[in-house]
Order: sequence, then structure tokens, then C-alpha cells
Amino acid sequence: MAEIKREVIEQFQFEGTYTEGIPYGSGHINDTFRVTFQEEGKTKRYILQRMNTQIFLHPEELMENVEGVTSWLRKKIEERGGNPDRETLNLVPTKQGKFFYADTDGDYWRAYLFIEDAMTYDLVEKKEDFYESAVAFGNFQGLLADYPAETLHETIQDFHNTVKRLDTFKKAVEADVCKRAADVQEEIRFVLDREPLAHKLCDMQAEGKLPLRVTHNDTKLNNIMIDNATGKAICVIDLDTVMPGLAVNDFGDSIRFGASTGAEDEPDLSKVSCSMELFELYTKGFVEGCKGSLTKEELDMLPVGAMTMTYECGMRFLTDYLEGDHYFKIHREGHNLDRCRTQFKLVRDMEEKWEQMNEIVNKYR
Ligand code: ADP
Ligand code: GN1
Ligand code: MG
Repeated sequence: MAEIKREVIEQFQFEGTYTEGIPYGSGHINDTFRVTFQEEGKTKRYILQRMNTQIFLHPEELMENVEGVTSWLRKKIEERGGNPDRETLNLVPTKQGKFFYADTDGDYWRAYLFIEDAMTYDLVEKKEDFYESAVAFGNFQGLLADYPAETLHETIQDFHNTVKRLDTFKKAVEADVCKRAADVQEEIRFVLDREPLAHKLCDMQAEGKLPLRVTHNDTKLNNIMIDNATGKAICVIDLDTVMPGLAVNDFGDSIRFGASTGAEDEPDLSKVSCSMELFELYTKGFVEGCKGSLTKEELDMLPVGAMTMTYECGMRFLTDYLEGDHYFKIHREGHNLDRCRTQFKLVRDMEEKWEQMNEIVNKYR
């Protein structure tokens, strides 16, 4: 984790005197800090992030997306009488009036208003929260339905192109730079045995059977803020991957993370399964949140979205393990392998519960 530099603190239009900066949250990509300022006895807090430029190769373009999307959302939220300071991310500009700062070491930083009295969760604590998050992610798609998609930069190419992800995975197995492949033969076989799954949604998209929409693409539960007082999901965060994509993948990514009975990195796999109760709650909320905009094919493919995103994410964790853990932040030896195994356990569980998942979707369409 990078340190916060004085130089950086001084660049942004923060109000008051800087008193504290601590590492914050459990994201796998950026270095996130909560920074605190005091002014006339009042405390003001902000989120300060060092962007991951190993992964996001064009931070200026990425920030153009974030600026475009957040100002769009602000307008829509104002129109519906909401509170745009809490219901969307708000960038804090630099003293030069820009939305990021490139420091003297070449690191890129950005800052947001801190959303007070709300939390993100790594595991569902209250079932209603998961339902609320589904409504909010569904709504989010609605708010961006008429966003000019052609103005969005593709911040990570082929982000949810599962076929390309599979290709990269095979190359990582072949190169085996860390000599780890021999120990994970079972996991490698698991991926290869399910090759048709990698193709299903990509093929449908190529054939024009699934519409491209402006989607979030990283809809895990800890990318949504839940209000402490009301339990409502108030704000969708982590907008780095907002790009044209598939609605079923947004649905699926939420399921793989939030409908699991265990943490994403739970080493004890007996604790990990796909809860049908949570799957049902999320399905109900997401379909409601999308307000009738999902096509018949999209509704049909919701369970496939869940399985594909779980399979893809497990494959990405395994690829990173094989390549020496350079993509996802790890906090212990074998962390990415533990993460991969929870995802594959979930895929297996979904295979067993397949009929039930489809019945649930049919109930809410
Ligand atoms: P990453 O891309 O690394 O996942 P995120 O943008 O998701 O980074 O931020 C990491 C965590 O920081 C979030 O899960 C959330 O807990 C917290 N966070 C991010 N933005 C805000 C904000 N504006 N207000 C309060 N907490 C935030
Ligand atoms: C990363 O940034 P974060 O932690 O919200 C990743 C997602 C993965 C997720 C797995 C840009 O999300 O694609 O699904 O980890 N984000 C990026 O937990 O690769
Ligand atoms: Mg995040």
C-alpha cells in the first residue's frame, strides 16, 4: 500500500487542516484512504485514492468516464428530488480545477466526498440489505440507460470477455512462470471442463441476442453503500469499470459475491454455498430495479450470468495465482488460490441448484 504524501494532500480542495489519513476498505485494486480534516471544530472526511495504473493504463480517460457519469447521475438524482451529495460519488477537484493529480513519482490520485453514516459489506449481514442493493444496481442501469455510451472509454479492454479470459488463463498455465501449475491440476481441469460456459454469453452478444447497455461491471456488495439508519442502498461506488456491457453480468457478479454463504476468500469451503434464499431476494430486487427494461433473453440468461461471472472470476484468481499475484492485492500466501476455490465451489453448487435458480427467475419475470 502506498503512503499518502503531503504533496498530494495539498493539491486537492479539501476544507480545513489535515489531521489523519488511514487505509480504508477492502477493495482489491486501488489504494484507498480515508482522510480527515478539521475546520472550526467541525470534522470533514474524504476518500483519497491512488489509482492502480498497472491495471488502468489510461487514468486520464478513466477519470473522464467517472466525471461524465457522476455529473450525469447528479443531475438525474436532483431531478428526482434526491440528495446528490450522498446518492452518487462526488469528485473533489484539485486546486488547478482538475479531477486527478499526477504526483512527482508519477502516481495518479483522486478524491471523493466521504459518504457518512453508511457502510459497505463484504458479506450479507441483513438479508434486506442484499435486496436493497439489487434494487439499487437495477436502478443504476436505468439512470444510465440513455447515457451517451459512445463517449465512454473502455477502461479495461475485454473486461468481461470470458473467452479472452480463458485464452489468457491457458497461456498462464502453459507459461507456468511460478511453477505452481502442478499443484493446482484439479482447479485447472475444472476450468477446462467448462469451456462451453465461457462462450455462451459472448456468442449471444456477438449474435445480437443480448443488448449492450451501459453497465457497472463490478457489482459486488462492497461496491454499494448501505445507509446505517434506513438500511437502503444509497450509492453505487467504484465506477472505474462503467462501460458498455451485459446486464446479466452485472446481475451475475452480485450473485457470485453476495449470495455466497462464505467470504470470497473463505479457506473453509464447507462454509461456501450459493444461498437460494439470497439468490431469490436479489433476483426480485434486480428485476424490480430494472423496471421492465430487461428483454426476454436477458431474463432467461440471469442464471447463466451468475454462473459465468463466478466461473470467470475464479479463473481470473487462478490466472493471477499462476502468474505470481500481480493483479489482485493479496494479504497472505495462497490468497488468490483460496479465492479461486470459493468461486469454483459456488459454480459446482449452482450446477446442482440449476433448476431451482431458473424456477426462481421465472417467478419474478
Ligand atoms: P477498489 O477499486 O480498490 O475496490 P473502491 O472504489 O471500491 O476501490 O473503494 C474501496 C472501499 O472504500 C469501498 O469498498 C468502500 O468501503 C470505501 N469507499 C469508497 N468510496 C467511498 C466514499 N465515497 N465514501 C465512503 N466510503 C467509500
Ligand atoms: C476487483 O475493485 P474491486 O475490488 O471492487 C475486480 C473485479 C473482481 C473483484 C473480485 C477492476 O473488484 O473485476 O470481480 O475484484 N476489479 C477489477 O472481488 O479488476
Ligand atoms: Mg471496489
